[in-house]
Amino acid sequence: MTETVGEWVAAARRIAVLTGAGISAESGVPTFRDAQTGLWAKFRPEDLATEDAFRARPSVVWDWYLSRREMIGRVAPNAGHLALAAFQARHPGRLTLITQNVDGLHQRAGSEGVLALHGNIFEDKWLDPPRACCRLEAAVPGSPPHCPQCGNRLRPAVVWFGEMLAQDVLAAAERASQACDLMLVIGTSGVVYPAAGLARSVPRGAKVVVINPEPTELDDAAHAVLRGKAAELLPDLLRI
Ligand code: BV8
Repeated sequence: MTETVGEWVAAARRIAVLTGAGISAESGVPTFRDAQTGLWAKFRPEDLATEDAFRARPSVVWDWYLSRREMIGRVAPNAGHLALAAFQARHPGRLTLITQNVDGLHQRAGSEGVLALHGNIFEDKWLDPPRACCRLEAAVPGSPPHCPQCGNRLRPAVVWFGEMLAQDVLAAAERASQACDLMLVIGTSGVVYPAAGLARSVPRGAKVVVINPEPTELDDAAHAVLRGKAAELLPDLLRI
């Protein structure tokens, strides 16, 4: 099946790629399925990644993001990230990279125009609409940092569950999905929407390929399923 998918890659004029936490697993970034460790062992990620959780336990959630930032800062893009970036460099404008990951490893691997559906874990924004007094550089350090005048708190600039995605990023991802003739769905369980829905919005005749060592919620939408790890399969698959 890998050969056939290799032929689809060679023949494809517009490739859309949707990635999830699995592509960063071989870099050492735990997936959302992986058990949480430390202070957060008793929480499910989707219970921490919400505005309600942040308002209820601001320091617990803030420190969770700090620990993820520190961990991501210690790792590097792997052969899967690098293979996608190299393909984009060799074939400009032929591959659109859509990711659910907030870790920035695709961007660090050199990928251009990454559509980061769920934001960037290394950026901050104000929890409540900022007032004239809310200046990022003047935020009082703390867990989380806050505005010295009004107390407004900083939060990570990621999309939390129950929050809308950035409409311009989502629209660009939908355009790429609806215009592709091949979609590679790499390292995602296909559980979170609207991201997972992109794999079901490809045009008639386009091929969908799932790359994942485990069964996913999107296998039924796939024309081919490659049971393996991203950093092991992508370098050969994207060698052209
Ligand atoms: C919204 C940022 C409008 C934060 C994240 C329709 C149906 C059902 C539910 C909904 C629906 N529409 C909306 C919802 C609700 C919700 C949702 O989808 N819930 C799920 C849990 C059922 N969606 C939302 O809330 C979205 N917003 O819809 O707004 C709205 C607004 C108000 C009210 C209604 C609607 C916002 C979703 C975004 C949330 N933020 N991240 C942060 O990171 O802290 S989501 C986060 O979790 C990730 O970004 C990612 O998207 C998801 C985790 O999924 P994966 O990446 O797939 O990772 P996972 O661990 O699950 O799986 C890893 C996979 O890798 C596995 O399959 C494994 O086998 C594989 N793997 C492991 N090793 C490897 C590998 N693969 C390859 N190689 C390897 N080496």
